[in-house]
Amino acid sequence: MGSERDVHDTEVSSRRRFLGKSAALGLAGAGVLAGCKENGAGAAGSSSASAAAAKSHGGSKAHVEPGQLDDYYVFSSGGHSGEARIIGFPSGRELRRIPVFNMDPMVGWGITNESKAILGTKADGSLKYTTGDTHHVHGSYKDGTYDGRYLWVNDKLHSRLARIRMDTMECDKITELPNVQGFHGTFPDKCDPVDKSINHTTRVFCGGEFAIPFPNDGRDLDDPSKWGSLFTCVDAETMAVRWQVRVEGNMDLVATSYDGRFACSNQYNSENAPDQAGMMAAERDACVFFDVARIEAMVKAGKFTTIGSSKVPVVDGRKAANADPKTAVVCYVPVSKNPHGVNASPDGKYMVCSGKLSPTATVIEVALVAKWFDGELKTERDAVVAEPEIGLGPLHTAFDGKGNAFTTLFLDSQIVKWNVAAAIAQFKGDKAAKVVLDRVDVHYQPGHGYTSMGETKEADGKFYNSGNKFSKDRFLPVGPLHSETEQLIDISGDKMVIISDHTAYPEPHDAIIVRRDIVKTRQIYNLDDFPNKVTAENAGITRNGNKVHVRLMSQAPAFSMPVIKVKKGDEVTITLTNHDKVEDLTHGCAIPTYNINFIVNPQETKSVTFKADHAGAFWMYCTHFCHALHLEMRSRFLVEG
Ligand code: K7E
Ligand code: CUA
Ligand code: CA
Repeated sequence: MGSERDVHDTEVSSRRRFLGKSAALGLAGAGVLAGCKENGAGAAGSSSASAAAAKSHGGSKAHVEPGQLDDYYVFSSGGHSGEARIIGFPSGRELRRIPVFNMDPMVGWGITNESKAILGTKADGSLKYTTGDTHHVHGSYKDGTYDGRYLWVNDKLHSRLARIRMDTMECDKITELPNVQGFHGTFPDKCDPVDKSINHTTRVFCGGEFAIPFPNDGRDLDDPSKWGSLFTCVDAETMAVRWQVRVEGNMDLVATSYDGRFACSNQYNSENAPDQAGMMAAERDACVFFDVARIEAMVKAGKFTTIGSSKVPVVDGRKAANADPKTAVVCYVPVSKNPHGVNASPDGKYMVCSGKLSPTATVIEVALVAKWFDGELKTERDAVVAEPEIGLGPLHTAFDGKGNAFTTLFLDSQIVKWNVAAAIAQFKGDKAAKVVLDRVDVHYQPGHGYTSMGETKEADGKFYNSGNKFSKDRFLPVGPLHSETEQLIDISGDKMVIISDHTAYPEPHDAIIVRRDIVKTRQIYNLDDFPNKVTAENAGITRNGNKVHVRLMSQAPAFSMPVIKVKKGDEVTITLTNHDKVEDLTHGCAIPTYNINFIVNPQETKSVTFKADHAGAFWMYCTHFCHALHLEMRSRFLVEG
């Protein structure tokens, strides 16, 4: 085994040398940042290395027998598909997609009145936005672990935060953040900073990546020095924006401390530059810590401004206003150049920022940051307790709950396993400390990696998933657009072992792996959940001028009305309640040439409104296979000329 590993290590180090040279020639070169070309060699090396390593791994299996259930749910973002997804682990089977910022005719998201009300409409009733870009999904907490109530997911494109109810796995609220562009990282809090009896999520924090004019109404277009970014806090229950903090530079990803005191975010553009060269000018950027209680005290005391027409209080978190630690609301801890990712260790002690342009990870001790705010730490940098060299292009870090960290190396196409305590010892001067424990090649260029329950104090150290950005030769070719690879890694033993690949539709970023006993979903809805429900008492057609309301029921295999007649020019609302009570018995409702297409689940009510602007006979039919007479489940929708 040793010799195979040696061969592998030689390949890795020659690749590193190649990249090192390129880096010296100019890091901004697209070749380096877009992923290295030598992965073919790395892949060949890894298969033998993995086979050898298999002897010493913990033995977790990816195979799930037919008819058997997975042990974990994975809740994943869908990138610029605008959706969120549910996957079963360890099988990698995709269980469901959750439309959020996109439109989805399968469920009728963006088509029904109810979903349009959540998505937001313009004055004419059409959707304000039909696209989105989801990156990060995180769950609500209680006692430092998931409580199975909510998921939150960001929209980087239109700066929106969405909430998903975990009992129905549907989006129930969306909030657009004022004066923010490029809302990237998000994370719920785990505890109240003041009242420790509130030991569950009540706030969600949102990073703002792109600087914009304040307000962004056409002013200051040629003077980016006046632009800025905001860090935002949203109320977890009402989804209203509570407050914002004006920051130095930009806010990228977000993490929260287990004690509720801090939210933090990595900043890669401390230079506040509008161009790429400028964003890479400084040797160090920062991991920014927000003292939540102090910010809220300032808001309460009226020490804030507002921007444009937004009424949200904005507190000044820039350096000049936060020079005295004892009154500061923000602490900028210097970390290596252009960091990416910030992740909280499950023991609650550390935040780890990845170097991205630096081959290091920076470990910050949360208690030392608290000391800085108390005026007892000399400099912000003194909160850094380790900065090990781990490999090229580190992006995101996950944890096994046993003191080890796993970081994605985008440029090396590897996952590196390193020990946090050893890194701290090394930083203190222990030359014998063995920091890096293992490396495994992944295929290819990983972005996020995440562990089973790894974002909670119940991190179980069983599985790690590598979300790779390029699949190249891993799957059957399907045209110029490739599938992406997700690789499941057994991390239960000393050596990491890749145990399966699965595909992903582009492009997931972050995800969480949640134990299945935490998730409790409903099997059918309750008729009374819907104030507009249709029952035998109110079913039928009512007319008010040219407004026609069709109240319809479905029960396999028929709609309650075989014929629906309206007049050309009418504004038609169809409200449909599914009276089937059987689990999984969903019906669809589609009307040709009218662009109507949605489903109703058991005991659910949905509605659509549209103008009957062309005459004719149209078969309103059921789209969702429900019964032996599913094809016969159709009614005549007649529009008189
Ligand atoms: Cu690294 Cu948007 Cu989390 Cu993608 S971000 S990978
Ligand atoms: Cu009802 Cu198909
Ligand atoms: Ca920078």
